[in-house]
Amino acid sequence: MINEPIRVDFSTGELAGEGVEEVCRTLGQLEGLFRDKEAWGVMNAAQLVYRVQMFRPVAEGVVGGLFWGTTFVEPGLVGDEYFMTKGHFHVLRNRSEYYVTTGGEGALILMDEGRRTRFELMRPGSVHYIPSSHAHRVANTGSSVLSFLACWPSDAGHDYESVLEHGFSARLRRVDGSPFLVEEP
Ligand code: M6P
Ligand code: ZN
Repeated sequence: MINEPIRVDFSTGELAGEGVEEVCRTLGQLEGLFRDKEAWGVMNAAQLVYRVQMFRPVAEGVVGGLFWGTTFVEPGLVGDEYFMTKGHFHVLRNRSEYYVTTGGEGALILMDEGRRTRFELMRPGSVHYIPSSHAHRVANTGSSVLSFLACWPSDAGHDYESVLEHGFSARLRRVDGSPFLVEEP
């Protein structure tokens, strides 16, 4: 028997094939994520912020497996803060991950366990290693869709709670037309 592998369209990042799953995140589902609650409140709750395609050949939590995915972040702002992913630590803190940009312009925001936040510019072809014990999120700073491939361990898990509760120590905001990492008060 020959298994047909899934495929990546490298011009868009789009995944296709048997077993590819997809989740969408709208503004309405991202309550509490953005700094400017008032701006968020008057925006269209159905507005898509990002979608994630995933290929999980083994079950969540299996030790020794790998997952593969593409994330597509729409261009946009909530107040002066760029559209972005929720961001997470891995439940198993010693698990790392790769991101590879396929389209658009953005930033990978990384925060270590000492709450030091930095970012790396994402451009088509940029390869980003996310070290263990770092919260990670991606913001679209451009005017087109930002897409990136990801590969992460199947037992890593997503810890969203820590990020929702304490946030990142800095946010990527548009200051005089350019992205700037602004420390939280
Ligand atoms: C990447 C990977 C996924 C993650 C997705 C969206 O594709 O890191 O594990 O789910 O980005 O990020 P988040 O889960 O933080 O919304
Ligand atoms: Zn991750």
